[in-house]
Amino acid sequence: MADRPKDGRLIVVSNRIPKGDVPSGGLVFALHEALMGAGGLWIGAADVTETAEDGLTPIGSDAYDRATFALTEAEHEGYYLGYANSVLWPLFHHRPDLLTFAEGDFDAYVAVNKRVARAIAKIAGSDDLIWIHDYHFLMVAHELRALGVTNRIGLFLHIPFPNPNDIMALPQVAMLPSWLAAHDVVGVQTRRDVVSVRETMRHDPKAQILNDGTWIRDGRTFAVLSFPIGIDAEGFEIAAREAPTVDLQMAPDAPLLLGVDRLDYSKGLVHRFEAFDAYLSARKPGMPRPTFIQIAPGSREDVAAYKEIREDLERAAGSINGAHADLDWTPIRYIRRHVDRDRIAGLYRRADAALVTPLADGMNLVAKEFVAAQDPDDPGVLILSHFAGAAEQMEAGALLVNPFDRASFARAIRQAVEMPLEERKSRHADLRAGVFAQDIDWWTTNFIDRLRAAPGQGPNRGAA
Ligand code: ADQ
Repeated sequence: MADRPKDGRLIVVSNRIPKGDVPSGGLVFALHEALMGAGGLWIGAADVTETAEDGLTPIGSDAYDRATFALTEAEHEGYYLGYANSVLWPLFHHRPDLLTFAEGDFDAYVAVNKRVARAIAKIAGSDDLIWIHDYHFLMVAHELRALGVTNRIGLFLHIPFPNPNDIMALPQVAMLPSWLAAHDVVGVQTRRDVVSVRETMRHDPKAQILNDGTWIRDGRTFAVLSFPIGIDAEGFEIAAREAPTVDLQMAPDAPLLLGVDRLDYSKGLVHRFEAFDAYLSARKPGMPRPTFIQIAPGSREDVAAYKEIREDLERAAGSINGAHADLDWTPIRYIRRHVDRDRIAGLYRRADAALVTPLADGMNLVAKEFVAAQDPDDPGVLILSHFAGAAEQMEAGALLVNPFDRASFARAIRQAVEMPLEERKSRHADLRAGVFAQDIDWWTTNFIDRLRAAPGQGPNRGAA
């Protein structure tokens, strides 16, 4: 085990944990960097285990330690595919219509959250900071308090927080305020999310808001704040500059539009294809023929809603290409294969516009990566949905669109493709300044500093 620093270790909990080398870039890399600085322990889920035993299995040690908690096949189904990804994910992305409650899923979620809490309670030193990530572990802090743990505990929610109407569809809605209140700091991506958390807490008769915006419940105070996540902007810029060139087999003057997403119904891919279709239909003869590359490898394919979105998208791409393609031109190239980060960085730089148009998204890092990857002397245009968390920081430089409004979305595509160089440069300069100033180091440092500064308080045993 690594040595314990004097001012307390950092204990990070996230569902996904690198089992071998840490991939460069992305959130995983940021957490690795934070742990390299603070020293500590990173806990994540094991690849399915035989039995549900307590305790942690060490999987590597460096300047900090890494360890996994057990997760059986049944728990993977109930906790991960079930409660986390078929209940919390759709609900927090404003899709209560996609909720599927299966018998036993919540029990599996509780069992896994309790196991993680017991493991942390056993090893946490009194000065350690505990930083929990995302919707997979909403109950861990509450369980830790019940076990008598008084450490500072932070939660960062990477996805949006639901509005008060949607949250009513959660059978465990009455428990949510006590889960949240067990933390010292609850971090969300945007100011809009802070308002949504506030609305949920307001319905809780036991919670009271103080003048400075912090909450008091069960004798403990906690703060709800926005910490918009950033990227390794410098690293991405270098990766884009040095990326291998790919022969895209396009006419030199043909505009390239690009979408890069995990295949997910929250990303608005069908709406995006339909807007591109509307843009193609409105094109005048003789104008350059654009190519739209959409990279969207499948994810969570064991969940029914994900199979459906894949089929919808294939149908939409086929029908749009059928209507507009020619012998030497395929308007949409829909790529389901995984594409390496370096090649993606190169494609960002080559693209004339990025279509980042989710229907709901915590932040959306693709928007920021695209900006970091541009050549400042000839930058591409960011088309960004109002519903991406990133819109709060990027509204001045991006073309903001409502992905549900096909006609105006199509006009934005045209505006991007035809935008004069001077306007592109000035919009990009604005975006670039923000992406580089509020990068991933800024985010990690801000969160950890805020958590460290939280006033210490008791365990609040047995709070309901
Ligand atoms: P995600 O939903 O995964 O993350 P996003 O932030 O867009 O969404 O992407 C995460 C990373 O995956 C990016 O670095 C991106 O480059 C990469 N990526 C996406 N599609 C890819 C593809 N097709 N091929 C290769 N790489 C791809 C969740 C929340 C987001 C939030 C992040 C971080 O849903 O809203 O921004 O966490 O907090």
